[in-house]
Amino acid sequence: MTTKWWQNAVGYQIYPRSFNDSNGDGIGDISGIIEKLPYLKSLGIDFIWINPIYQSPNVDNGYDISDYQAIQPEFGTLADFKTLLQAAHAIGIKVILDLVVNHTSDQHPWFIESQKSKDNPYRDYYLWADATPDKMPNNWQSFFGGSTWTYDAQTKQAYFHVFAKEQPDLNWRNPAVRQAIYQMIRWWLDLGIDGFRLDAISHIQKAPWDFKIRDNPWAPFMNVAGIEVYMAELRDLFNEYQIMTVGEASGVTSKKAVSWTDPAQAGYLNMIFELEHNVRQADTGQPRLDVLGLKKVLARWQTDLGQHGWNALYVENHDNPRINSILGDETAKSAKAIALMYLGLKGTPFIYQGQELGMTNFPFTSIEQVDAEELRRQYTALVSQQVAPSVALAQLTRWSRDHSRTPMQWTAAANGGFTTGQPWLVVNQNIQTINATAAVQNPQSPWHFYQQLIAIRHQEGALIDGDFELLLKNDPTVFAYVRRAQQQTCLVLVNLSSQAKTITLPRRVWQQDWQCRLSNTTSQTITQRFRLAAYDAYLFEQK
Ligand code: TEU
Ligand code: CA
Repeated sequence: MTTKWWQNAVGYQIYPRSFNDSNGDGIGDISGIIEKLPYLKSLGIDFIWINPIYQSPNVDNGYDISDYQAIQPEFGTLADFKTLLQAAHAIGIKVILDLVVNHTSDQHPWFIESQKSKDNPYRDYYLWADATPDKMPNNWQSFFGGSTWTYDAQTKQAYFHVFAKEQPDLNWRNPAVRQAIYQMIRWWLDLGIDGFRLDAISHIQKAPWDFKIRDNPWAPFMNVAGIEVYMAELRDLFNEYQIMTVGEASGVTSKKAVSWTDPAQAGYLNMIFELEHNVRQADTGQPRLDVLGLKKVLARWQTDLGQHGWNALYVENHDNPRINSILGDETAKSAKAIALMYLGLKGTPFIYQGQELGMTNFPFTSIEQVDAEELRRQYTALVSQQVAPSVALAQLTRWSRDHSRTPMQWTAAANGGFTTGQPWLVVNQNIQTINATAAVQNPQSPWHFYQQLIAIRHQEGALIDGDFELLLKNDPTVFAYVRRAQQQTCLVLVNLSSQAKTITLPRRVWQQDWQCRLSNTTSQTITQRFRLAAYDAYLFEQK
């Protein structure tokens, strides 16, 4: 198997607003990222993906772009970005940017024009349809709640948006739109960036407006027929530059992902982020993932993309709560168990900022601490319906994406060393125990475990291209699998629960000679009956 650089690589996701503030205005910035490149290098990172840094009114923290070719002033300048690119490349770190082309901001010049009149040359850059103030073109609902349509009194039509009303969807059926986007993409690629994470890319095609929704409310804009044309054009453009691409492509099933990511088939993208493994446990008051559900989804993606195509691996990002809170028990040990659970899988792993420290959810006590626009809106609605404020807050923040957006914890000093000013979002109180400086100094920290695991991935061919075999398929808490390559075989055993568990391994596994390569506890030898204490995790390799 010829390996592409990104198949051997480990990525790190940077949420720039919350990563590192270099000038004390409370907002992370590009210079702040440059300062931390040595930190990322020592962790062993090969590339960074940075969430949107483009000019934006910030209704959705940069996912509403008003100028694709300008840097958001809060983050710095284009010159700063070029410095970052150079500095990263100088130490062998590649740089991937977010590409948000399903929609723009309603402040983008294209939309401002589009809104002016029905015969404006930019009218068809967006999706307009006849409507009245109380009758929208259809009953489709947006991801952020409410109708996908917003009425515009001036032209007596409504425009379409799958996210907030400040994020109007582009009309990909219009060739002029596509050409304008491709031109913008070329501009970034000519600057020398190494790839893109394609935001919400499976939504760029919509069903006809009279499509009737049955069970799945998102069906009319999830990987809808006709998208192939646009994806093929994007692919051809990306292939000219030999970059890395990862698509956020919800609705592309594991079966379809094979063709999407196999260069011998459609090969639109190098890999995609699946959004299925986030299986939530029935409501217990605490946000928890369902381990068996997660195992099944991850194993299915491993198997379906086993021979053809390629996986992107992640357990945390800027849209979900902290994994050490929803799957772990907020200890250093569970952070390590989770690390091994997914870094042993086949694919390109992404680590979200702070995940390497075992950062945890934020205990919200007031709606003032919440940034997410949609939550604030729902809170007001609930409270006006006589729901007690504390109940409304608990319910709404349970799965809030703000948990992962609190500032990175660098030191035990005020504001976790993230800023010398007033942070734009609350800093977690646990900076004394969870911070990067302490983690780097402590060989037992999750940080060191991540560092070791990344180093092992860089050496151990079996973790790159070894076949995946799930063991103990129906065990509700233990994730166990074998990665088998010609030269080497690895065995991963992880208890994803706070209860001890004794498992029975199949003969073909326990009969082999194994040595422990890495563990978050004292090492053991493999026997048929194998006891795993709470959150025990082991990586064995064949002798
Ligand atoms: O998220 C989009 C996203 O999660 C949807 O595409 C998903 O398919 C849907 O919720 C169904 O599960 C991305 C960004 O990650 C997010 O931060 C942005 O707010 C959003 O796009 C809009 O750009
Ligand atoms: Ca700043």
